[in-house]
Amino acid sequence: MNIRISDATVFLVDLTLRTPFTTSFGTATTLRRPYVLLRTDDGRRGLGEIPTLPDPAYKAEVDHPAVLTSLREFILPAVAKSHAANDGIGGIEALRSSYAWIKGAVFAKSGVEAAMWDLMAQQEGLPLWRMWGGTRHSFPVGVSIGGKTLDQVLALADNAVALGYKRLKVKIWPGFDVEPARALRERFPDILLQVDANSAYDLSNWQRLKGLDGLDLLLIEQPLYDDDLYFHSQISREISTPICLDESVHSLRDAEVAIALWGERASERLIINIKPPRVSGYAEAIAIANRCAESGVRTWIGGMLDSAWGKAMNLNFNTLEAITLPGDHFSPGGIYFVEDITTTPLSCTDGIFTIGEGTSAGVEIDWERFDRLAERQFGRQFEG
Ligand code: OSB
Ligand code: MG
Repeated sequence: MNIRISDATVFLVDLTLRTPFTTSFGTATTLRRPYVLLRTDDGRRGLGEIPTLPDPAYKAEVDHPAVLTSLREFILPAVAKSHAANDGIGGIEALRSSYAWIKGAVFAKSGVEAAMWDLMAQQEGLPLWRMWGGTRHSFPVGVSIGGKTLDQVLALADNAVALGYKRLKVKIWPGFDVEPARALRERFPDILLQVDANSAYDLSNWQRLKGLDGLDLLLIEQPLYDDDLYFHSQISREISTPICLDESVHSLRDAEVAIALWGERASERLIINIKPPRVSGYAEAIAIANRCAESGVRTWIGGMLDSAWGKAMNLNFNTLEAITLPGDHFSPGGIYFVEDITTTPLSCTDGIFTIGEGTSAGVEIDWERFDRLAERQFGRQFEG
């Protein structure tokens, strides 16, 4: 499928959370997010969200200044060059090849890829999940809780459980780990419960986390360094709760290294949180999901406090048979942001999301609102 693009424009939109979100690296309230808008010769618009954070505390190049630089200086020029040479972009693989030589910049690349998927789905008149080979129409979803105090965590958890969510994930850090996990387990003896440390521990203090064994947790997410696979595989031999990787997986190759490091224990003790922006987009994310399924490694789709547009794309991805655990899809209130960019919020019933037949992500961008909230940063005309 050849897509002829007339221009690419990058915007920033400030999204304000209804409830601040706290992790081991800080508290977020307003998130400045880049959006890549691709327009075709025939007037279609494809939109890709890049769920940046205010700074690189989660990992490198997830801050909006880094993403804007990569897009403006390297990625969009590379795509424009390929477009001029080939009289269009021949599909997702052609798009990815145009910027494959650029190292890193996974978040920035994912925004261009998402915009391209949106255009292609519109051109085919199909939902993204059908383009991605999804088969599950209904699946359970969970919420991620970022509270600063035990009281806040319990209040957010009570709300989420009352709304029917099937899985809770709670943020932990040294000094706030076993206590909140135990309190949640006592309150909700049967819920799927998991914790996320966002790389807050090191080799001198990770042993504290052994205090979580016995609480019947589904997983401990990224306890150690953001760029580490090896030490995570080592500690997974000494702790019975499965280790889940987030920050340190950027590609199919990283997932393969993890599977090799865990060896025969991979299907029991290794879980991978697949975040499409962290692995440069949905094409790589799908490859990782399928590769993990082959080895019996469980996967789920992690959020990045995405808008309803980003979450809707992730929900389309969640229809793949390969993805076995509930993803991070909704805030406890059902709506994350004071103002979101879709015409309708995402909803689910009793913690179960059901996908429809709507084209592309299955929700509509509220363009009037987008135009009001978005600040244009730069643009580029395409030739060919
Ligand atoms: O580590 O999963 C994470 C949000 C920002 C940065 C990192 C993480 C998160 C989340 C968000 O946990 C969950 C969500 O979007 O629902
Ligand atoms: Mg995480």
